[in-house]
Amino acid sequence: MIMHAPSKSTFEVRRLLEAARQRALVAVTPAAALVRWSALLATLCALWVTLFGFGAGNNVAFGKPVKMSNRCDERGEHSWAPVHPSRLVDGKTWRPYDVCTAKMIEPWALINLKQNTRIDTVIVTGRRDCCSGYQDLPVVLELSPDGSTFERKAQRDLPLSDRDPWRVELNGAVGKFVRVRVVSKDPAELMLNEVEVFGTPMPEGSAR
Ligand SMILES: [Ca+2]
Repeated sequence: MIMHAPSKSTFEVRRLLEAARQRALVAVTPAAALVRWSALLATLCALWVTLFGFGAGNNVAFGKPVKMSNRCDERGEHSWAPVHPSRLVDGKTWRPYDVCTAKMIEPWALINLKQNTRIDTVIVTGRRDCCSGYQDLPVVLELSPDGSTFERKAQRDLPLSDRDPWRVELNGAVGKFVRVRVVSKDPAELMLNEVEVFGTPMPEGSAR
């Protein structure tokens, strides 16, 4: 069998193809790297939001002192995560629940905003594990200027969960303390993930 050596034109075609391939690699590699880094960045951002939340934003309740009528055990029933009143205002809603009371008549959770605040919106996020609406309804939202006298601003008769938070529009109502309270006549448990308060703190001594 006679083997023919590649012609000069064949070498030229191969050279041109190789040059084109190299140019394509140069063009594609940065794009591919950009896609990979973007995907990695998106994953890290999602992980950050999951673990640490969005942060305060203009949520004036973020990190403020929280009191509760009483407290359940350090690790609530059916929850793998420890609970603590401070977690009601930590910006996170991914645990089964972050605060819980023991069963009692009219359990409550109170947030001290530390100064009078013109409040636009309050978002109350319920538990995400199960059982929202079980022994915790109806629930009311109250404001107070001093932590002792309260004015009821809204009532919720339907279950609230992490997927169906309770959003209350207060249209600039003024309060220093925000309280969430179950008003059932029967013993109840208050189990929540988060309370966010969006509004504008007022200067000390300013009129309502
Ligand atoms: Ca929380």
